[in-house]
Amino acid sequence: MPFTDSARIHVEGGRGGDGGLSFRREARVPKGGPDGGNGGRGGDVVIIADQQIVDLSRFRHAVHHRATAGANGEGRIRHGRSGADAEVRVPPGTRIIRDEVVIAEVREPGDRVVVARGGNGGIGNRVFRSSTHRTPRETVPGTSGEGTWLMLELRLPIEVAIVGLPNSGKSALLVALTGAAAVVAPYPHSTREPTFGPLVDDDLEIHLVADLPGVAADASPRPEGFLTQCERAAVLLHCVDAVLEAPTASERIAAVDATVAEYASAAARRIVVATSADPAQVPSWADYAVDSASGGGIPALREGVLDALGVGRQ
Ligand SMILES: Nc1nc2c(ncn2[C@@H]2O[C@H](COP(=O)(O)OP(=O)(O)OP(=O)(O)O)[C@@H](O)[C@H]2O)c(=O)[nH]1
Ligand SMILES: [Mg+2]
Repeated sequence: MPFTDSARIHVEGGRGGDGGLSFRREARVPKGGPDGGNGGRGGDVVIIADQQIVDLSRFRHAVHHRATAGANGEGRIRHGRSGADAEVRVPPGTRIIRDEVVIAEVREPGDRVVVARGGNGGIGNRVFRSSTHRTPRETVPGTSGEGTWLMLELRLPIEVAIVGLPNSGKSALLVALTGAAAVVAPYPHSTREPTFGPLVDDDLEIHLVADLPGVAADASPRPEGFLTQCERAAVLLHCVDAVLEAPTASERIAAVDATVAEYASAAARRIVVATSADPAQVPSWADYAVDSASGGGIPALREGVLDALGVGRQ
């Protein structure tokens, strides 16, 4: 299934169980006292960050999430059992939005948020007994669980985002820099969804690098683009094909920058990489020059990226 970074789901807490209506029955006691137990609470719907889950595609077909109802109270003061919670597992980095307001975010694996509370359990007739009211027939029913529509939006913990025009060498750079298995092809829009690779620093810490498709040839974002994912990146690697002559590199850079600026953090470090270039000759408009096919210039770029991330290298 294609990579999916947003989803709309409906969540509903379980109904509370009803209070029981019952009277004790015993031999030789014609009218025993009231003994209806209370209803159990309905279960909650809980959103949990789970590292095993990579995107939100599972929610295309799993829209409704409902917790179990509480059980009704019964005779002999048996209280109803509480309903089980419904656990909705999402990738770490998922934002939860209700009515266009971000109400929570689960960032770290194991983070959990209750998004729909179960209803309260009802009250059994035993509670209503008193010296003047020996055969109460009153009970209180359980209440409904909360129900609501939510938007889920995944923001991947990308540290380095590779951006640029179609066919500018983004995927080839991802492969050269991280060894990821990405599709590299001599035509535009060969990459249709974000592709990831690990950049390992000298302390063996992994930094997530993503090749983000989504800028059209005129540098406007494509509607199905994933540029929103560059929001968390600390470093933007802007690929510019050094072989292409027109439009000029500066024109192409300005066009992509204008588009990316709508999505990226203002604090992100921007590094312009001339691709298909001679690593020994960094053009005036670029910070680095690489030939991803031969690996030329890649070690220097790797150091520059690790420096920009402020992480360990000897
Ligand atoms: N020799 C050489 N070829 C490169 C380099 N970078 C990219 N190419 C070639 O240029 C073509 C496009 O590269 P891709 O990495 O697929 O470009 P892209 O930006 O990912 O393209 P889309 O995913 O379609 O937007 C491929 O044929 C690559 O082999 C490079 O540094 N050196
Ligand atoms: Mg590509």
